[in-house]
Amino acid sequence: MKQEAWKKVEDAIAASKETTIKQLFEADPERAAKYTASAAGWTLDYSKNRFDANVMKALVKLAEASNLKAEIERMFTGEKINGTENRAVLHTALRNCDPDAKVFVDGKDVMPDVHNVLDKMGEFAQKVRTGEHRGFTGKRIKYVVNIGIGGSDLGPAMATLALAPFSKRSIRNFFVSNVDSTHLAETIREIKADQTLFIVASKTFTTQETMTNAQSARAWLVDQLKDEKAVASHFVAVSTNAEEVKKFGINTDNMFGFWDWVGGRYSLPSAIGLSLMIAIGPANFRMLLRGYWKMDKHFRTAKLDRNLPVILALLGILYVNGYHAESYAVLPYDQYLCRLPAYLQQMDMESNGKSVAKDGTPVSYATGPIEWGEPGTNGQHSFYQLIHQGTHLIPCDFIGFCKTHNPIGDHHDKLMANFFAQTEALAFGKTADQCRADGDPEHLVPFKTFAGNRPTNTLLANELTPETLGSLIALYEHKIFTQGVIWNIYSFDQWGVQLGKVLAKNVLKDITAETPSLKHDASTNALIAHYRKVLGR
Ligand code: G6Q
Repeated sequence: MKQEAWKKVEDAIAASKETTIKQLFEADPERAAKYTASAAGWTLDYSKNRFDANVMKALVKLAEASNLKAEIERMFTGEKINGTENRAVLHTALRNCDPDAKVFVDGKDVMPDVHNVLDKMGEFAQKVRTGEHRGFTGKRIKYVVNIGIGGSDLGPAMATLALAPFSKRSIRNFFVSNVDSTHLAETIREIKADQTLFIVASKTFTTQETMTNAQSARAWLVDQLKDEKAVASHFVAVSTNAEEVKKFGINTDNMFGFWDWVGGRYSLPSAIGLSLMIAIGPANFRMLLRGYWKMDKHFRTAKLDRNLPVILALLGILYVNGYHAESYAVLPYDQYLCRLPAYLQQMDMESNGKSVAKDGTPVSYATGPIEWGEPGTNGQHSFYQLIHQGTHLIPCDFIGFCKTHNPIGDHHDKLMANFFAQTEALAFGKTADQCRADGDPEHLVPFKTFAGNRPTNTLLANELTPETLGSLIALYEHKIFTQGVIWNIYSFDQWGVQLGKVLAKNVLKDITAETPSLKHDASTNALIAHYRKVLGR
């Protein structure tokens, strides 16, 4: 992080630290209007935060000092900004809706390949949706099971739930990710082999969990349909690894490709979105891409102090580095977005959960925060207590929509009343005098007082649609990118995930071997020995 620019932020924070959000509003009747900005179908009200004009100015200067504008261009133009893997980072090319766009990687324009895969996905999705693509025995596909994990699961799983109102309800979608056999077994109980399409989604096609689930699903299907040849009609692959796809027995005509410049957690708009496209149809999938693209263009061109992803990023840095907040909550007030917090958790924590700067030296400041959340209003009856009155500072993003897809009675007004009321209470609290005026007995006043001054962002769109979902995802992607630039860390590798993949393989040998070598630490050796003993090995 640029220390000189950060020092100025610290000075500005120190000068304004004692001023509460309430006082900031009292001092400036224009505050709400001043700190509300819109882009790509979303309005962000960030006025209920702990900053004054000087803090914001210093934060924007920090972004400038970090060469943010130049770094954004480097990403969009295909420079190899993923330094430890020597890769370009071009998820923005996947949703570039400009028909004349050219984006080069190693001198090659990647856009024709992007369009070809999208067209191929569209044709196939239509065939499944219309019944032209049938199962081995001639039946229509009624169940689509995506087998993948991490970036090859969370995006399509989240978005398929989010966009259920746009989906073909006669096809049911399932997502199997966990290597725990229960996940596959419970899915199999819900489906019929002759009406099921399995999509094996794996960038590498070597991930242990996914390949184990895929092999077991394949064995089940062959057992059910009594013919190896059935695999061709019931399995397709989404991968960058044609060799391994072939080895698995999937015809590479039924493989949908993507490229090493698409990171797993950024891959929803690639072929990894095939299960989603089958659910909502190619036209809606294109609208999702359009939403992403609108936010991409905003991020690339808007001034930093009016730039939604940049504002969210700077406020995040204010709390992580200025106020030492360790986490933040994402609180979607829409049941369809119930998996959004989990999806963003991977995006944020896998990207910015790093402690080494780009030059390989340890960072001397905090980086990626812990992200968590649940849909409102459920969270209100659970962890909001701590956010309101606990000792931890938890900045929150409230996400809501003016219209519902399911207008029943006054549900939506009540939902939104909670949505607005919570940010109001968090910011402005309740004083001891207000408690007394409400008739609270004196001995309860300390307990019923709310200090307020709890920061929130409010993100509001008219309606949850493929387009607003796309722009919302891009908003967070670019927020995380911006923070990575300012923290000077590599946001697009994930060595911690790779470590897990290797470690489990070593332990598996010891669990299954006739004579285990047990060369681990004493605790791990004992645990493995205990497990073997229970299983009689
Ligand atoms: C995402 C990560 C990770 C990855 C999974 C699955 O950015 O790299 O979550 O998506 O490990 O990997 P495969 O797609 O290769 O199976």
